[in-house]
Amino acid sequence: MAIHAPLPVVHSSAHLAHDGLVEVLAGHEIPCFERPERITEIERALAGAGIGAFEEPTEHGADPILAVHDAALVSLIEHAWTDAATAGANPGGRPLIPDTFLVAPYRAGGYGPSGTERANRLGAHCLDTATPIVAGTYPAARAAVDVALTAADRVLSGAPLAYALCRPPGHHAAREMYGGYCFFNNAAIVAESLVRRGGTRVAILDVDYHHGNGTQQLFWDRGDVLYVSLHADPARAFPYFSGHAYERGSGPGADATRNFPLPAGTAVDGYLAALAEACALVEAFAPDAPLVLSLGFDTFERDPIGDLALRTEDYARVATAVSGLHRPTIVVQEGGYAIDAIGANAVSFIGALVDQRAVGA
Ligand code: OKP
Ligand code: ZN
Repeated sequence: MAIHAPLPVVHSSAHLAHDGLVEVLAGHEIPCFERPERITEIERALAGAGIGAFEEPTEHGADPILAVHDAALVSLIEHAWTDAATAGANPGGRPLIPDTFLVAPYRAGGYGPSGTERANRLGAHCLDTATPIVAGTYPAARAAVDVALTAADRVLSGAPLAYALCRPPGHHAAREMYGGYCFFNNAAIVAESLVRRGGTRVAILDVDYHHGNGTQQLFWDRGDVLYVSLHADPARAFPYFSGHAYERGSGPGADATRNFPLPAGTAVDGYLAALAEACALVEAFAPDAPLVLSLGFDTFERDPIGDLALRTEDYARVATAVSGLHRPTIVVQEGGYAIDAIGANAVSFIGALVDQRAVGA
């Protein structure tokens, strides 16, 4: 039996302080689905299964983030909490959730965030009421980017596979917008860094339950980054306004965006059929850089915010299909909210990836 280097699993405890949160769903304040246990459960399960060599991220600074996001968004996320506290705008230290949004019809008048106090500016950059900001949010979001970029470094220096335990997730974050539990787009930042390190064709495959509207928007008119996503049909599922099959990019990016909206109740056979088409598109694109995989476990049959029907054992088959691309792969954690199953689902998926490749457990 060949001896293989262990799978790098990059993680950071900084995400733990992005906590204590509520989200507003259908007018109700409820505990966040996006909570620290998501990652601690994955860590526990991987360790229990003897999978992965855990390592801390290295600091990559702000530049890779600013290569993807507007500086106004980055500084807003950085300062929103302390600004609100200083202004006395946050009595009781409640999580910050905007109440007034700069929606497109408002902006159409030529109005905008400039001149608005930073604490009141969140609504100019925020998608929804599910993405609260607390004191630990910015450090957590920065660490998640470092986690993803460190995993990318490992793959660029020869590891066939690395797993980035990112939290908060990233794929809903666009150039100047946060939301959908996401602040900085970890996968997009990795993809852009691969381009800047010489990649001319970088592919992102997104198997989270939700459409990655942020990733799609960031690369919409670019031909050098392919974005292929399988997700719940936006006709019924968040983020509602993107992810239709007819959205395929524009200009040099025409056909470099491809969406596979799935019906409710889609189980493994239907899922694998769509995934085979998605993988064929990646293959045809002939990437010359590692594959970026946005991985969500909210496709699970008992996910509290999903309605697809994958079972724990199915994730091994999904992973095997991805392995069939025979590409070095940077796995970036996105969603997955069934806390009691997320560890087993990760072991099923990552264990199968490890089995298919020249990496040890
Ligand atoms: C983040 B990721 C539905 C509200 C949905 C936000 C979900 C964000 C998912 N009415 N709330 O893609 O797993
Ligand atoms: Zn999701």
